[in-house]
Amino acid sequence: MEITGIELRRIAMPLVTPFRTSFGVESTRDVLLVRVVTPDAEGWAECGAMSEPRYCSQYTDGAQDVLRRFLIPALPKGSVDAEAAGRAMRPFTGHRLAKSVLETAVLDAQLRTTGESFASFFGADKDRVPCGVSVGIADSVPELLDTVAGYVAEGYVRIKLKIEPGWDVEPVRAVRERFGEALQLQVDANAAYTLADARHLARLDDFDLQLIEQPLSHDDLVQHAALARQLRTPLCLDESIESAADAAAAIQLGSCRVINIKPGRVGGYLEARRIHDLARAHGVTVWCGGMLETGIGRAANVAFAALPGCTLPGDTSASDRYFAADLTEPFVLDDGHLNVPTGPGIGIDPLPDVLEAVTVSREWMAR
Ligand code: OSB
Ligand code: MG
Repeated sequence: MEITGIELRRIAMPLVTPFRTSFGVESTRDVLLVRVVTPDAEGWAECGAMSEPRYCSQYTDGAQDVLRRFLIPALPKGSVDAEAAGRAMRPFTGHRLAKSVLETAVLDAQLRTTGESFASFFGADKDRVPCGVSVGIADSVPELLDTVAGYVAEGYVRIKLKIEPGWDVEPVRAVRERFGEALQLQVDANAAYTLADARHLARLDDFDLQLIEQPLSHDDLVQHAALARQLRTPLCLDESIESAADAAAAIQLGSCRVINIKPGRVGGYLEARRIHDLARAHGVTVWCGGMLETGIGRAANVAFAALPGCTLPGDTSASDRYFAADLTEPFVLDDGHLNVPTGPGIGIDPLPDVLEAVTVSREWMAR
């Protein structure tokens, strides 16, 4: 497959409600899209980076810069596929969200050319996936209970509460008491605690949580292993796992029993699938996370969530949890599930009118 040019397009997508985590508040999703053009097909992908380097060290302007200066120029001339694109970017360190969006757009173009869906290419074994929802930090417990009640009524099969010091045991207790023991409930701290908080975090053991996601810093694999020994609730890592090598280290150290796989965070779907396979071989549970994606990023994640090792519901929520008008035909929850796209590549396209309306800038790089 020959690439004739690549477009970098920035869009601004207002969120239906601001999303508050321990690292900040997001009101508008500042998204970088990549479109890979070939004679036979166009491939689309969405970068997970956010405006500011808070969730991780990457940010949208930085991702666009490294793509423009280094990653796109490094692609081999002549025939390219996703594997070759990934290999060509390997000499550059870090910048996995940027590498992922380019590799994924190449993969989309490649699979649209051959007519295969992402789900089939990954080896998915489901045609619909159960969905959870990630619930931001609220101003008060009553407000949180209203929000969670709305999501439960919509059919979400699992609730994830964002927590931070000062917003943890009480909101978790309130949600567990109000919605009962049957609710699948988990929490995500986005690295807001230290090992000195171990005894406090152990209080969460009372609430039968499915897992505690990323309580400690991204580079605290050893500390997570120490914390895991002091808790009954399984630990899940998100920010700490940037590669299959990280996953192998975490598993060997006993830092986690669960991994939230965000294909963008680990540099793309090919590496994500290696982590899935490795974890599965070691009896470690995985599930597909999210980064407040539009329909373009969501489509690929929903396909990944359909892999056999993804045995917990993902943060793959319906379009209306994020946006009043999604960039694609909306993903709609049906009995707590989303259908896995079946068309070639990611199986969905941006809606031209919406795309134009939300576009902030575009940059064309001819090859
Ligand atoms: O930590 O999982 C996270 C969103 C942005 C950045 C980090 C995280 C999240 C979420 C929401 O929890 C996941 C989603 O609904 O896309
Ligand atoms: Mg997380």
